[in-house]
Amino acid sequence: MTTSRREEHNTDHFFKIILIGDSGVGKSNLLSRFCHNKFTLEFNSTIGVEFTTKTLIIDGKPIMAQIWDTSGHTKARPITDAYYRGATGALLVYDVSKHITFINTKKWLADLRNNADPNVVVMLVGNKLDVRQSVMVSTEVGKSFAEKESMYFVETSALRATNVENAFIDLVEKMYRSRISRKKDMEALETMTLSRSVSVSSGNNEPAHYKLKIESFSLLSEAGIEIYESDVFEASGYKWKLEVYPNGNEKEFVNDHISVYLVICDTKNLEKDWEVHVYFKILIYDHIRHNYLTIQGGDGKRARFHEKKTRWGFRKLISLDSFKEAENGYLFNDSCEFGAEVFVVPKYTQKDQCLSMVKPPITMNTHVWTISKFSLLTEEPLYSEDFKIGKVKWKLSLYPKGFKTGKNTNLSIFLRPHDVGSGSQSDEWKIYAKFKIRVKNHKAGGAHKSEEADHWFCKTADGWGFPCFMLLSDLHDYKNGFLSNDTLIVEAKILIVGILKHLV
Ligand SMILES: Nc1nc2c(ncn2[C@@H]2O[C@H](COP(=O)(O)OP(=O)(O)OP(=O)(O)O)[C@@H](O)[C@H]2O)c(=O)[nH]1
Ligand SMILES: [Mg+2]
Repeated sequence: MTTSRREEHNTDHFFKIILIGDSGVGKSNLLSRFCHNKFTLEFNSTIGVEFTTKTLIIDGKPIMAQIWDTSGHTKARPITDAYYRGATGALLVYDVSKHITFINTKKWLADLRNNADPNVVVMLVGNKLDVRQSVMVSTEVGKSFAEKESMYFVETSALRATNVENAFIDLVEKMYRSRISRKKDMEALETMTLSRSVSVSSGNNEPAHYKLKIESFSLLSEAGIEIYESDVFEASGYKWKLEVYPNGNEKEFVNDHISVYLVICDTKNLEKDWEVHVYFKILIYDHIRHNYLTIQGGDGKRARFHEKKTRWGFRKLISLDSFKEAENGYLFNDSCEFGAEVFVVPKYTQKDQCLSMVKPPITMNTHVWTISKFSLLTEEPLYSEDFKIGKVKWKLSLYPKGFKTGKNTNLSIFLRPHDVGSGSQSDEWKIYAKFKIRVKNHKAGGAHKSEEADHWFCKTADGWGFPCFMLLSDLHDYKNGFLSNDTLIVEAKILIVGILKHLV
């Protein structure tokens, strides 16, 4: 059976190791000694890139080490991204009898840290230990440099086969242990901060902020595309994008789930030491039942985005088995749709706030406001009676001759909640709602005029809506059918997505 390169890389027991260091330090001989127990006195500088694979047994498990070798000649060095890419271990070799090769390890190390995996494990190797009489770099000097730079250290002789096996085996063992412990950390982190709570919301609750449709999902994953980045979208006043790993994020050891992350973008324009606290949800569309599977961080915890943490998400959003199961309806004709909702919340301390994310009802609730004798109205605002949606009381305001940017040209309509039903009027609150305002057309089959928006309403701020809802000339042209018998009918549909109460 043949396994693809990708599958090999996916296993917990595959490691890519690279040999680096100046030309002539003995990299190729260390490798041939380890893999074939061979040594060549003659110096044949390596041309191109070669790799050898060797299976080792660690903790009773077969571990496959793929060891890459190339020339250390700076000019001839065909070191490309491909050489470093995916390497999680490196043997950084110098010649104990040539001081300059030790000095140069600094440059090699910088190059490695810039290009290889951030968790790369490095073993500093002082080779040609057999040339004792001309040792230029003492064990102490090598060792202390290794300690300073968080590297492991060994001295070897490829000629005498001293410590060669140890150097490779120790490195692989360290890499293996580091991978296991990071995997454990990652799992702990997942349960700590990214525990998922899953709910299914039905009906027409489209994602409030962003929809990402992926066509030909299978091509994407078969082509080995590791990561798919969405366009940048705006939500709650910030710029965001989604990162979708169709086969899971390998760096976080996932290969049987889809991983999805929310990334904050354009942070350069934010104030120094910026911090953005959000609650976010990822949604997956079910094409059969026309609803969304909603996945959100559990325990009501919010994600804190800042300079050093610009990405939060779910390394295991949904298992590939469940995602691909036809009955589930997520993948339909090989296309799928993800959604995102991002709610930015103020930086209150965790203690004094309580966010209750209201489960959205199946349809938006609608309030109808009938205004008769419209032509008698002046430029003064007109207010609707209070109407209740959920526990919240709302009011509409209408400026018959326009307000703000719509003054004298447009009909302006605004919406404002003024009681969240929490008892005490002194409580602070914020409400996140999606709403749609419609002026009905009286003519049979005539098109209604509507506008929609989503907004965080606060107790202390004005309402939110549309100063330029529609041109007064269109409204008053009786042929258009919006005014009949001098009556205007305004409908407000409101969907409360979340309520944030600041309990004092
Ligand atoms: N005395 C001694 N000579 C060694 C040892 N290891 C390698 N050599 C010699 O050093 C020379 C260079 O060895 P290579 O293994 O080809 O060096 P390299 O680091 O692969 O060089 P490039 O491929 O050019 O980067 C050869 O002549 C080897 O015989 C060692 O442990 N002791
Ligand atoms: Mg070589």
